[in-house]
Amino acid sequence: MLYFVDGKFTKQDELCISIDDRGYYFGDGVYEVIKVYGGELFTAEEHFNRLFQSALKIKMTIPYSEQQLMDVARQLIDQNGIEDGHIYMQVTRGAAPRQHHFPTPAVPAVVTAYSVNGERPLSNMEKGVAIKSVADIRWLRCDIKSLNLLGSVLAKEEAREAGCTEAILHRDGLVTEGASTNMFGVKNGVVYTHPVTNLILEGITRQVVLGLCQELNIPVQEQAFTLAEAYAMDEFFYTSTTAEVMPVTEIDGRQVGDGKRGSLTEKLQQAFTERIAKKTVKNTI
Ligand code: PSZ
Repeated sequence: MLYFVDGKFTKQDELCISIDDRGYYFGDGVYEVIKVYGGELFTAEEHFNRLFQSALKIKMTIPYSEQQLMDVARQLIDQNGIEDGHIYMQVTRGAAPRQHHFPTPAVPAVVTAYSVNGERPLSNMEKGVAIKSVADIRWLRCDIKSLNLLGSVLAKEEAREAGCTEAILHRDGLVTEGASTNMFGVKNGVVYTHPVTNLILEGITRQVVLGLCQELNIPVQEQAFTLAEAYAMDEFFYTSTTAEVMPVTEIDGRQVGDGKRGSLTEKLQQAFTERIAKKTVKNTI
């Protein structure tokens, strides 16, 4: 497997990262995970746009163009022979002696990227999964896809220890999103999800799914709901780049709806699969 580190493609045993990298000290950087289907990037333009937006929000300059980073991703796919899987790419504020404020003089940002082989989670997509509620103790800029992930790490571990695949995060009982997913409930044919604010990451999969709802004439309310309302939804699902549209059949040990994947959820999964087939040629939604 080839890795991309700071301008060069290298093998794992030859790659070198500075101990002074600010990603290592402070989590001072941003990242993206981009899905690969049939050797092609899915919604790549949206992911690279978000990477540059995240960098802008933390006042960091990426020393490459979106096109150059897209080429890096494509080369990783080709060189490593990735058919289905994903690309991980991160950019940190560079390497400099440890001081909290930005380095002066500025140092170039460090880009690293690698590819991973992975199948779609088809079995869980059919069966559904269980999730656990965890208080959302993250910071107030969850709109930035930052490398600071302790809040998500602790939430995900708590969920795993309870035998769940994901944590459903809430602030004072209002559901925000998952540890690494966006949360959706369906009640009386209407899809509910948290609006785009500083409290959630605007997921690319979320955007694709909301677009599909529009095409399928499924009404959507981008409106926060409570944990109690979540328990009482007819259907529930979460979305992410790797989880796609994942049915939730149990929240905090309570059965959701009839305990099986919901029909509207299944319809969205089918539409999502068709979208993959249509759009894995190069970039846009
Ligand atoms: O492989 C994995 O577990 C992945 S790949 C991407 C994610 C997880 N999560 C992205 C994410 C997130 O970190 C938070 C806090 N909210 C929502 C999402 C979903 O974003 P998209 O749809 O862009 O992947």
